[in-house]
Amino acid sequence: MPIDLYQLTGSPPCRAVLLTAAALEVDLNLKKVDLATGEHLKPEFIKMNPQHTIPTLDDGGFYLYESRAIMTYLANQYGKKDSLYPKDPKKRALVDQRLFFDLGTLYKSYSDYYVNYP
Ligand SMILES: N[C@@H](CCC(=O)N[C@@H](CS)C(=O)NCC(=O)O)C(=O)O
Repeated sequence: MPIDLYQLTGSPPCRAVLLTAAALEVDLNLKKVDLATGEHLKPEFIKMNPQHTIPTLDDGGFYLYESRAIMTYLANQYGKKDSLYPKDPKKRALVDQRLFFDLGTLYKSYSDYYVNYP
């Protein structure tokens, strides 16, 4: 069964998922979501993701959103080795630290400045 990724090429969190999938050699069936026409606000999309954000993953009816959660899921579920997302707690903690720093500080600063600037 294909793994669908609802996405838009220019979206940084979508690019992060695409790069992770490529590194893991996981094939994703890309489904374009046109934010400009409000495709992400349609009831069928909201059913998958009430936060109406992309990227959103549909892995055989398992719906997941938030790019970093999608990336770690792909590594856990499909990674052939654990080099990208190590099982060792201390090594994994360092990857998580970078992901959480990105989510809460780095990407948030970028987003506040470039996207939400009045
Ligand atoms: N923290 C989320 C951010 C996702 C996000 O905000 N995506 C934007 C596109 S880059 C979006 O879907 N915007 C539409 C909306 O929020 O309604 C993630 O990393 O997946």
